Amino acid sequence: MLELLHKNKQQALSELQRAADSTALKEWRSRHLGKESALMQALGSLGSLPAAERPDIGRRANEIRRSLKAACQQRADELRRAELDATPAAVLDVTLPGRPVQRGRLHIATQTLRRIYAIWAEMGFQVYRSPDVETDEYNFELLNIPAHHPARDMWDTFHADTPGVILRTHTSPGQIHAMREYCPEPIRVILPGMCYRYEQITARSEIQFNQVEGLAVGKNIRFTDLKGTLSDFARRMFGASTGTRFRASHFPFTEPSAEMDIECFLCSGDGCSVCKHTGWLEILGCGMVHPTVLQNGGYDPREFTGFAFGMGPERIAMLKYGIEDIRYFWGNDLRFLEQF
Ligand code: FA5
Repeated sequence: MLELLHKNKQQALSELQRAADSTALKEWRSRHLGKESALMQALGSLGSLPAAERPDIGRRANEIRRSLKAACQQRADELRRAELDATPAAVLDVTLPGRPVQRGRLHIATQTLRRIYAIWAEMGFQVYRSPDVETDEYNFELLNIPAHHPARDMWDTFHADTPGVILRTHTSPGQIHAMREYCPEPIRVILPGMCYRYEQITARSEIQFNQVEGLAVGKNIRFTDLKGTLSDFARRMFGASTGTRFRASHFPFTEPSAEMDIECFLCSGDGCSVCKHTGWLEILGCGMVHPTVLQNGGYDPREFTGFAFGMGPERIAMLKYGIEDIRYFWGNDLRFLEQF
């Protein structure tokens, strides 16, 4: 029996060397290691052998099975390597330098927003988020802009199918949300977010853009606080020597209202094409919170005062980096985005 098993082994090994592909290898495996193979038959019939021979023959048969399995695995590896060497991928030159990995970066609007958040955080203002989808009541009425008020013309509006539901045209409705949440505590928040206006898209105006609103409410807050705080912001944002000026303006939710200009940092006030030869650049609208708005937010206007402002980060980035057209911001053109 032992002699027979040994002969079978030699036979199997020499056939294995002739197996030239995976199909031949599969056939070999079933012939020499399958159920019907002489080896497996011998292992199956161990019980019928005389007891004295059984252990020796059993051990040998198992050794042969293990060595055939190992030889089969080795042959399979050789064949796989040969197959790989024969494919075109074999000409791969592993010494070539790898492909450069593209590094992502933050969008210019996000970079500008983060800078603005950081400055206001240094001055003690927290970020307060309010919804993009608003009601006419919050976006207009509670801000002292009743239906049919001519000031509504300043904010061309996207209306939802549900009456009274709109996309916010500015971040100012967040003032009411914040006041109603904080009242009667003092407030110092900035309210960033996307705004939507149904207006003509031009180099300066988009239908969707960011705003950052600011709101401070407390006792004895005066216009001088507004001027000082906003001038400080301008210096931190645009440089320590940046001059500011405040021009009278009108917003129904602030009284008095103003617009803040900064001294043109390109020409230092001498006049250039960016500042349209005025020496000044407008960057935000602001004012003292109107008593009616304070009241709508839950504060007693005889006791509390406050200031508010609203700026457009894309317009600020345009000024800072000399970007000529606001449409680049959302055009997804990498040639533009990769510059920042
Ligand atoms: C407002 O929206 C007021 N809510 C701002 C305000 C808040 C005033 C609190 C007083 C107190 P205005 O419409 O001017 O104001 O917009 C503010 C800023 O948003 C502008 O200075 C500009 O930077 C930006 N902005 C307005 N419209 C667009 C637009 N279509 N595309 C890009 N940016 C815009």
